[in-house]
Amino acid sequence: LPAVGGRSWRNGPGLWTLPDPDPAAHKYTRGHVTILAGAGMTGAARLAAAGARRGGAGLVTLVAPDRATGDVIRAGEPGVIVTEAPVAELQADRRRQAWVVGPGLEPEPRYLNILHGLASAGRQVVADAGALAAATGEPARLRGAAVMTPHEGEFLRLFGPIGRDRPAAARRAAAATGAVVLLKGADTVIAAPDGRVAINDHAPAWLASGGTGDVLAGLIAALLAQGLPAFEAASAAAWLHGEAAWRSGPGLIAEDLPAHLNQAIEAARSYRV
Ligand code: NPW
Ligand code: AMP
Ligand code: MG
Repeated sequence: LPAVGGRSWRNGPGLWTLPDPDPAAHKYTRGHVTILAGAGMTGAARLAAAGARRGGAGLVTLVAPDRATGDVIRAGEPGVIVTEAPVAELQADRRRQAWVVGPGLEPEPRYLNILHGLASAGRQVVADAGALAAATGEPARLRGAAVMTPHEGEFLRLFGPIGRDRPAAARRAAAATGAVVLLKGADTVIAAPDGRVAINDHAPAWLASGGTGDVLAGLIAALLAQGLPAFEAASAAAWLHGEAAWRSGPGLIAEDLPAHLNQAIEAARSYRV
C-alpha cells in the first residue's frame, strides 16, 4: 500500500457537530437506514437496527432473507420495518440514503455485488463483518463503500499486518480503497482517503464483548442518513459509542449501548459553545 500523508486529531465533539432534526421534519426526511444483515445471525441485525434507531434515523428497514427469518425479527422489533423484497428493488428508492451490509452475514461474494449495486445507485454503504470477510485478501472488492469498520482480525485479513503504526495502516487502507476506514480497538482509528485521521480513545474496555460492533455499524449509518459526511459520521459514531459504553457501566452488554445513546447524544450536544 502507498504511503499517505495527512493530519491527525484526537476525536471528540469539536471535530464534528451532530445534526439537529429540522423542526418540520417527518420520519422520511430524518434519514432512512436499510440493513442487509442477519441472514445467518439475526441478533447482529437487530443490534445494528437498534444502533441506527437510537442514532436518530427516522426509519430503519431490515432486509430479511426469507419470510421465516423476517417473522422472527418482526416479533422482536416492532419499530423496525422488515421486508423480504429484493435489494435491487429497494436500492432504487433514493430516500434510502444509507445502508449497512454485513453484521451477521455469511462471507458470500454476492454481498459484494450488492454493495457495488448500491454504490452505483449513489447509496452510502457501511461495510462490516460478513461483507469484509467476503473480500478477504481483495480489499479492492469493497470499492464503493463509504465506510468500512474492521476490527484488527478483519483488517489483517483484508490488508495484511497492521504493524506498530495503526494510524498509518488505516490511512493507507483508506487511500487504497477510497473508503473511510474505521479500525476498531482500544484506540479506534478513523482514516479518510484524503489523509485525515481521528483517534478515538474515548471508549472503555467493557466494549470488548459480542455485538458491540454491530451497534456501531448501525449508528454510523444513522449519522450518514442524517447528512453527516463519512469521516464525520464515523468519528462521531465512535465517540458516541464510547460515551454510551461509559454510561452503561462495567459489565455492559451490547443491548445497553442503544439504551444509553440518547444520553451520549445529549452529552455531545452539551460540548457546543
Ligand atoms: P484470535 O482469537 O485473536 O486469534 P470473525 P467476529 C481475530 C457476528 N456477531 N477483535 C480473532 O482471532 C458479526 O456481526 C453476531 C475480534 C478471531 O478468531 C459477524 O458477522 C452476534 N477478533 C460474525 O458474528 C454477536 C479479532 O478475528 C477472529 C481481533 C463474526 O464476527 C456477535 C474473529 O473474526 C457478533 O458481532 C479483534 N480486535 N483481532 C449476534 N448476536 O448475532 C483479531 N481477531 O471470525 O470475523 O468474527 O468478529 O466474531
Ligand atoms: P466488534 O469486534 O465488531 O464486535 O467490535 C467491537 C467494538 O468494541 C468496537 O467498537 C471496538 O472498538 C470496541 N472495543 C473492543 N475492544 C476494546 C477495548 N479494549 N477498549 C475499548 N473499546 C474496545
Ligand atoms: Mg463485528
